[in-house]
Amino acid sequence: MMLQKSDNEVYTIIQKELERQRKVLEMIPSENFTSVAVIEALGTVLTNKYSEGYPGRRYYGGNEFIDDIENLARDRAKKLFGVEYANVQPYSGSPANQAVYFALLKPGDTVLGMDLAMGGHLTHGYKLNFSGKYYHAVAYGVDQTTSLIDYDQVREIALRERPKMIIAGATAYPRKFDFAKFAEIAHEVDAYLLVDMSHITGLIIAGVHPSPVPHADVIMTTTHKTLRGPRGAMILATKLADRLHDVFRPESKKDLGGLIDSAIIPGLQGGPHNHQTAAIAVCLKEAMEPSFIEYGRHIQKNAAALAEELVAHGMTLVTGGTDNHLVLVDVTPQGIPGKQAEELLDSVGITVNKNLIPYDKRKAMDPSGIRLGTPALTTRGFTEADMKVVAGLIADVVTHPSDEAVLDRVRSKVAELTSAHPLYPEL
Ligand code: DSN
Repeated sequence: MMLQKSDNEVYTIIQKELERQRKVLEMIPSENFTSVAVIEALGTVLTNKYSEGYPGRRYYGGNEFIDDIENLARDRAKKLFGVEYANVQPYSGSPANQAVYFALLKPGDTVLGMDLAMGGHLTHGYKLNFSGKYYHAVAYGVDQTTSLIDYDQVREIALRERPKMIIAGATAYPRKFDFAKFAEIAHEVDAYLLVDMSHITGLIIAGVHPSPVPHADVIMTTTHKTLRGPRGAMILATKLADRLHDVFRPESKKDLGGLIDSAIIPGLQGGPHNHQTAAIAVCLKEAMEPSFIEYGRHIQKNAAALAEELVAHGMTLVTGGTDNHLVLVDVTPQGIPGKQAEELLDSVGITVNKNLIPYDKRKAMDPSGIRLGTPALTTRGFTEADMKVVAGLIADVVTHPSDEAVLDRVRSKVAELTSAHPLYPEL
């Protein structure tokens, strides 16, 4: 109400975005809809406060309640994931990964991560990213025939390159990670294992993807993907990493948590975004509820239903299906590139993103694939039966890109589905 009066221009744009979110089938696998409680926590006076430092040791006065918020968020994170250490201050996923590098490595050290073109992330060693510019980044990929991670190849590269850190995690890998295997390799070469579980955190909480906790030294997750919180990130650490302390940091008296704390502040960041911390605390409480376990399971079941039906409609899926929340579709057989598929689907109200597929012959801005996910639609209450309908719509659009009658029919069906599952009725 206040915003509408004081700045109608901004208010109107926000309302338009709300309407857009309500009207489309949101299928970008890294997006989700937070609860209204999370949104409420974000829009609070906590944004006014400076609080460089950590609870009990701040560079500014007046932080008694900010300390309470940050302690609550950290304690909830530690309890939820069963870890000894949590830092909830990273502004988002990329800065969080940067902090892990800064804490554990020196510039020029070797890191081994998944190739961006095979499903990895910019911060896992991409040549134009800080991780590829300031560190010696080497990459593992997926097998050319199965599109699955080839753990023998990962081990071979690790033995050859002797990385100081191995990164397990992806943005476009539709199958499970074998974190135990990654740990075995990391231990063999005395490397830290960083698991970037951002995409699959909600599935891990729900028990439909194995947890990295018994295997990883450090774990990073964003908080806005399957965890369904505000934009933000957390770094978690286990005692495991202490095994490498004498190898890499004989001079440091700090444990791994201490190193990460210092990397965040004073290393990389200034004042934490306390409204974001409060919203993270809220989403962690939600993730401790039994209903969240149901939600995580449902994301995976919906993705399986989506994949199965896409295949039934003749679509080609990388790895042939999915074990998690996303599917990667190769649209080459349909005769259209990924960019056109994304735009076509956008034009009928289905939001996806174009994506490289492994060994893609095309470029990232116009690749051969599209990436679809079920976290957001599952939050809206979409069922497996709904996902089968959605799969049929997607297949219809990409196989009849110029048939206006088909596109119109899909538009009506999208309207029907989104009305049947209202989003944010309270807003
Ligand atoms: N941008 C995210 C994604 O879409 O997967 C990763 O950070």
